[in-house]
Parts: sequence; structure tokens; C-alpha cells
Amino acid sequence: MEQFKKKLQTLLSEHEILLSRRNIPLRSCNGIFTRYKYPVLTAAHTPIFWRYDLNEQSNPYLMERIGVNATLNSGAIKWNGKYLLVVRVEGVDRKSFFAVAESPNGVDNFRFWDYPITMPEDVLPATNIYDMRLTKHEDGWIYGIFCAERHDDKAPIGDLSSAVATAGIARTKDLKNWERLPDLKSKSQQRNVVLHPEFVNGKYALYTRPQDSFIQAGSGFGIGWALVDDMTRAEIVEEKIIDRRYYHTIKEVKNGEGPHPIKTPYGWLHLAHGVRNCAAGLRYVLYLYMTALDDPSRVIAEPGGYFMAPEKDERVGDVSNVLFSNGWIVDEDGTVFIYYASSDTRMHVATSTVDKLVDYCMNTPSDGLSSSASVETLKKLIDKNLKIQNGKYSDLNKEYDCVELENALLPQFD
Ligand code: BGC
Ligand code: BMA
Repeated sequence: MEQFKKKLQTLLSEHEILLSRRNIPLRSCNGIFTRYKYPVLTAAHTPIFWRYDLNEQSNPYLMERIGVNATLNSGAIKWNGKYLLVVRVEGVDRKSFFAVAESPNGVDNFRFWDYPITMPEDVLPATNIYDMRLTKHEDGWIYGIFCAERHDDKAPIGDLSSAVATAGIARTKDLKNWERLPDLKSKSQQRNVVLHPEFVNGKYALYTRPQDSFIQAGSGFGIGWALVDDMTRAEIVEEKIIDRRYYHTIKEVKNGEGPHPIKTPYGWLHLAHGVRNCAAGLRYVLYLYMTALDDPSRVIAEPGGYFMAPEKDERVGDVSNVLFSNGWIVDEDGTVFIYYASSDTRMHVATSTVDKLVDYCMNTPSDGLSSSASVETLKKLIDKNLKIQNGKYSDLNKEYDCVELENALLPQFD
């Protein structure tokens, strides 16, 4: 085989091995969710024909022409029986765009559709767009709300970093053709805006995240809620904070709604991210909370602390120490596929069930906001457990089958 063809053959085969690799569930360490061994999407998963010019005349060395830096913060939806991610693909030029990747089972074999999404511009074109939340609304449209970012032209000359973030809005019926609607009108800048799937008092309902500037959430105080008459000219008139930030918690500096909440018989189940600052920079973790079925803006369960935090390889990437999620899918049997990105670099999946996540929300103690409150909460569980362990289970032998268990567990700790 001539050399060019041979090289291409190798590229395509290696790519196919990566794409068709079976994913492996890891042993759940806390009983709440199951992580998977491999990321579901990396930059290397993007098609070869996106990155290489396959014409031997114009690319005799068969080199990459358009580099992809990362595949991250993806919206998610089940569509015609397939698990779809609307992926934030970031090029080596730092520009993000959206592209659909599809899997038959939700945990592996994700493949990109041939073309990325062509997102029409708003009247004021954006420099960068990212982090889409998908909502199949009861009005019949699928909405995608995402962050649209532009340079702040009011910044002093020479300041090329100040920016303005707005919520871009688009809708579709097939995830291929998108109609762009005007960006959300809001007094403050906005990121992490999410559309609730049902009408509330006949209106569209938005989870918002008002912010003082491009980076600082500041006086916004948390995840907000606003009702909107018409998505084709969406404007926040009144905004109230429904999930507040507090001093010395996992969401002290910032928080934001993840994907839209899941409806359960016990209330709306929410996934969000919380941010705190430390000497190593911002640390992003994921947390859950629930709101009432008859009023999705009324919090009814607030488990304390984080639900998921970056672990092992997840901790390192372009923006290290970050977990971020803006997509999850719930199946008819109650399985929940949580799609999360680690360190702004790659996409992963974790699975759980609606029942487990609701149980987690309802029965995890809330944050008492001080060390002494945490100790009191812990003592209550210890009191209760010691009675049980020393009573009903006093005959349990800790050494039971230790060797066998150790052998089974060892691969977990490699
Ligand atoms: C980046 C986002 C980031 C935001 C705030 C943007 O320029 O693209 O990933 O969340 O800045 O730091
Ligand atoms: C944010 C988000 C994400 C990103 C995170 C960490 O503000 O909107 O785009 O994952 O920062 O960089």
C-alpha cells in the first residue's frame, strides 16, 4: 500500500478502536452513583475528517490541519431511542462550538454527527458560545440555552479580557436546524440559564444566575428564578433567588443550575455546580437539591456538601479541579445518566437511579454551616448506629471473607 493510504488506514483504525471501546462500570464507592472507567468523549473522539485534510496533494504529510482542544460541558437528551450529547467542542483556537454526538446505550460508542451545529447569530454576533442546556418544552420545541460571550467594548483601551456574558436562546425540532431567538434581556450579565420543561402559571420559567460582572456572581447571591411570557422576546422582569450561596460551603463563591430538573413523584430533582476559591484556584463540584412539584422555585431538600467532586485523572486538565455538568438523561426504568466534564477537558458518565437520588436528597443531612453543627449531626448518626451494630449485628465478623474481598477490591486501587 502506498504510504499516504497506509497512514490514513492506521489513523482510521486507531480512531475506530477508541470509539468502539466498551466502557466499564466501576465499583460504586458510596452506593449513590456509579462512575465509569473511560471518559465518554475526548478531543480524540472527533472525526478524523474534521481534523485532517485527506487530499494527498494538499496534505502530503497527512498532518492535522484543524486541531481540537477539548470536548466538554455537554447538554443531553434522549432522541429516537439514542442518547445524544450537544457537546461543547473547543478548538485549539479557543473557540467553542456545538456538535452532536450519539450513543446507542448512553455509556460508550459515542459518535459525532458529520457536521457541527451551524448556530445562527443574534443581532450582535458573539465571539464564543458554550455550555448548552437542552429542554424539550411542553410547547413542542426543543430549546437550547447557552452562554454567548462578547468583548466588553466599554473596557479601557488595551484591556482585551473584559467580557460580557448573555444567555443565547435557540430552538429546534430536529437538533440539526436551529432557529436563533434574541438573547435573554436582563439587567445583569447571565450565565447558566436553564429553561424549566413545563409552563408555570402559563409562563415559561427560567433558572438564572445573575452576576455582577463577567466573573463575579457577587450580589446575585445564587441560582435565580424568573417567569417569562414569550421565549421569542425573553426578558427578565422579576428575578428571585431560590438557591442561595453561603459562607464556607461548597458554593460560597458561585453556583449555577446544571441541566433542567427531573420531575419525580416527590418533587423536582436538581443538579447544580458549586464553586469555592482556594490557593489552587477555583474548585467546581456538583451538588443536588429538590424543589416542590407545585412550585419548582420552593426548595424542599438541600443535602449538605457535594454530590460529586473531581477524582484521580478528573482533577487535571485545562482548568484543573473542575467538575461541571449541564446534561443528564432519565430512562423509562428510572436509570439516570449523569454527563459531566472534568477540568474543562473531557466528558464522562456516571449512572444512578431516580429513587436513589431522591433518597440521597431527602436523607442526607443538610449543611449546618459550622464545625460544631457538623459534629452534632455526626454524633446523632453514631448514637443510632452503635446501638444497631452492638445489638442486632453484634455477631457480624469483620474478618469474614477478607482475603476474597481484598482480591476483588485490589484492582480498584491501581
Ligand atoms: C470560558 C468559560 C468560563 C468563563 C468564566 C469563558 O471565557 O470560556 O469556560 O466558564 O470564561 O471563567
Ligand atoms: C464556568 C463555566 C464553565 C466552566 C467553568 C470552569 O464559569 O461556565 O464553562 O466549565 O467555568 O472553567
